[in-house]
Amino acid sequence: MTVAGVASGIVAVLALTAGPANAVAAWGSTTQGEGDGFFENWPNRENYPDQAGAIDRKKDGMSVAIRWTSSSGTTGECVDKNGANNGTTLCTVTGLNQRGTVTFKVCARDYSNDIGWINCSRPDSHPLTP
Ligand SMILES: [Ca+2]
Repeated sequence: MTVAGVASGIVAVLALTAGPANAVAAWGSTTQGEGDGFFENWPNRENYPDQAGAIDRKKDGMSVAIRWTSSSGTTGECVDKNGANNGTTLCTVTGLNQRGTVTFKVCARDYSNDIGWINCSRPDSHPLTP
């Protein structure tokens, strides 16, 4: 993780301590420094939309995505493909049940030589129990 990624992770931890007990606020990073992603889920808090973010941190022609799947079958992804080092691509997460678990990975992808999602973080699972 880059220094900026660590700093962003600290912000996420602070947000978690301010949120409800079972909120999900977690970060992941690709294995080769291509970028980071985060996932936020706030049970029973309409003022805090469930969201995910992807941050491309390397000018290598590759995009960075966070991809998730829930134990109830919801899947989604949020991709930063508008260039590196230009901020966070934010996506609203919809359709999650407030039960079971959500698992996410952060991956890179080279669409000009597409071999699929690569250099993914280890799958990270969190409970969605309200
Ligand atoms: Ca890149």
